[in-house]
Amino acid sequence: MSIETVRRLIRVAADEPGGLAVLTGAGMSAESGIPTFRDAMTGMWSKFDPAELASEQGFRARPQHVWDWYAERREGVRAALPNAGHRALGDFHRRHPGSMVLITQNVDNLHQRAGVPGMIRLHGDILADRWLGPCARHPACSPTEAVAGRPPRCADCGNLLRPGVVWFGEMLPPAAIDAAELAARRCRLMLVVGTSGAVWPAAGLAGEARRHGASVVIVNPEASEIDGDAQHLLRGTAATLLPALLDGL
Ligand code: BV8
Repeated sequence: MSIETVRRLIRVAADEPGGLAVLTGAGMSAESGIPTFRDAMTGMWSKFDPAELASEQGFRARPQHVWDWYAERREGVRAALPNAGHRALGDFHRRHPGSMVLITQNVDNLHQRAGVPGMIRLHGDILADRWLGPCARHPACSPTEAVAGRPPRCADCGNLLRPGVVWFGEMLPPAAIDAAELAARRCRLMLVVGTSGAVWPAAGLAGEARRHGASVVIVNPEASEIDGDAQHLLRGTAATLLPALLDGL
């Protein structure tokens, strides 16, 4: 399918509230220098399985090791800048308020920094912290009680701080996955950008949109596990194809 044909689909979808749903994955931030999730397992982390590091079990087994992995990734997110793909989405959102619902699997903040404030964040926020478990002595540990460390812990009860992301084996925030499924059912067009389609339940959203009559277009330089859910595959990168698809509409 040509760029012009997809632009026509976007033009029609943009005419109604929620007409365009955009689902992004780690490939969206690759051109901002943030390794994709699978690539994030390169370098010193290459010998670890993501599910081992990005899980409560992995954190409880080796809190300092997992905390350091997140600290390194947080540094990368803070140093990164939104790329042309993020900016194209932010500019489109400004030109067509209400037409686009952005659903992201990403835990970075690049979509917000490119001007898309109210998006659906399926997997949480890498820059946020939360307590690992309930407080042993009070209704909740106070953030001011956190004693510096790797990871910080509650001075009062020893509870550990953990990154505010959704780990493998953890439920997604119900409000987020419900809103994402509603957006998939309502949209006329879903653009799926930079995801391998390997992680569920996010990977089910393109099929949900397709089953409810939407056109589904995948933007990815490589094949993904959900290519079968799309009518159209655009082989290319987010920073190249999103401006070509959205600018000027
Ligand atoms: C849950 C936060 C209930 C942490 C993340 C059904 C079937 C099978 C398994 C399951 C299932 N349901 C649940 C599971 C288990 C599991 C799962 O999906 N496992 C997979 C591995 C098989 N899911 C869960 O545990 C979820 N919870 O369902 O709870 C439950 C629990 C247990 C069992 C049953 C039910 C929670 C999942 C959330 C995990 N947390 N992130 C952190 O970041 O540290 S997910 C993590 O992986 C990232 O957030 C990221 O989003 C995701 C990886 O996916 P992608 O975004 O697609 O990234 P990836 O690197 O894989 O691909 C990048 C793509 O970009 C590639 O295609 C590449 O070609 C492309 N690309 C590269 N460069 C560019 C580009 N594209 C465009 N432009 C470029 N320049």
